[in-house]
Amino acid sequence: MKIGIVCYPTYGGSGIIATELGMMLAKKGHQIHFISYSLPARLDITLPNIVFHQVNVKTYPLFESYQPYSLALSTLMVEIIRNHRLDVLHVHYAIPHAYAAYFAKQILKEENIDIKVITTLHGTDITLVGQNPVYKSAVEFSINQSDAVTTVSQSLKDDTLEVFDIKKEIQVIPNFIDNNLFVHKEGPCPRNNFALPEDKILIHVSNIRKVKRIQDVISVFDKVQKEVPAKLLIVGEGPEAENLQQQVRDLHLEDKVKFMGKINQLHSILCVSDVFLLPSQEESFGLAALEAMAASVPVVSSNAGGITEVNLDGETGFVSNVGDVEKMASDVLSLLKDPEKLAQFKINAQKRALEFDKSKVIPLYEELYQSVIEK
Ligand code: GMT
Repeated sequence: MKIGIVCYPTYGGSGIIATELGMMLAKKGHQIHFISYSLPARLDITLPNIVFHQVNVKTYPLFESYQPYSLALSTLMVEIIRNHRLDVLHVHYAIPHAYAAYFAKQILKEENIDIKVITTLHGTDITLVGQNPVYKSAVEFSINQSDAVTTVSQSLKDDTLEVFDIKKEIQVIPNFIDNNLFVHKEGPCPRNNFALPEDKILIHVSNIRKVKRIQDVISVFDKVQKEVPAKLLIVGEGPEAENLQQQVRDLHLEDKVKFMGKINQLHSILCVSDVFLLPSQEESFGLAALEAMAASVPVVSSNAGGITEVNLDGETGFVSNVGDVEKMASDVLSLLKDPEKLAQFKINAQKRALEFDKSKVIPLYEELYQSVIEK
């Protein structure tokens, strides 16, 4: 099949899922056309069957700070679908991708081209941004105008049906990973690069935004390091970094907390870690937690959104109410102080991650594409 994939190119989970999906479909022989405003962070453009199309917005003084990105995106969608005769257009993250796809579909209808549009909802397009009155009507309309709608968790499906008047059937297709990428193969993990032999290593990975509650990551670590020698690695870049660095200084933890920035070879840093922290306020799935589990790292998280569909409380880690840093710290210590328990949770985490392997999930998208095309 000839498939268009629209996504954000950034390090966020929705862009990662869209990119990995496209690359895996290309390896299976499908022709994949990526559409975004810049090259997606994880896209290997040298792979066969992959073409990247960049959305260019032509600026004009009248527009000032407002750039008609959706207009440029719809136009590019139309040209790619028309020129390459795409079978299906799969947009990731409703805003503004589903809206732009609707207009592309209407334009092509005038040329008797019926492009099928699939919208995958990823999280904050529903739970934070989408339900804002500034966007809500257009988001609801563009979801209902899609030929098929998926969400990355049951929790997000429930949230979507609660907030919006959705007339379409919503299919849950969970996020996925290539478990092979997270199994450390090159010899012993380089723990000595990050910590002393007696140190335990806690880690958090995200795009460092308020919704992730990383202040809780630091508060939990502060409580833990008072009882066991430990280091904290914070991976990723985002708007909250400066505030978090100030919190670390206020707690006099500068020599125990390392801000790592963006890292592509995530498995090598996960490999040295003992516990992954994800205390998010909202989290439709928590792809970063799944990646940690695939690297045999147990997860201590909040119970926000779909995290509990990934992280099994008392089995692959622990789950607490949002903001309950006391319990999160206690749960981390119950693992760090009991090597046998930690070893078992590591085994459980990796086993759970296999449930979300690409081999189980990619076929679900292929079946969806085929069913939509045949309608
Ligand atoms: O977090 C966002 O703003 C959107 C998105 C992203 O691109 O990072 O994250 C969402 O999509 C991911 C992939 O489906 C999910 O794993 C994340 O849980 C979800 N983020 C939230 O719901 C906060």
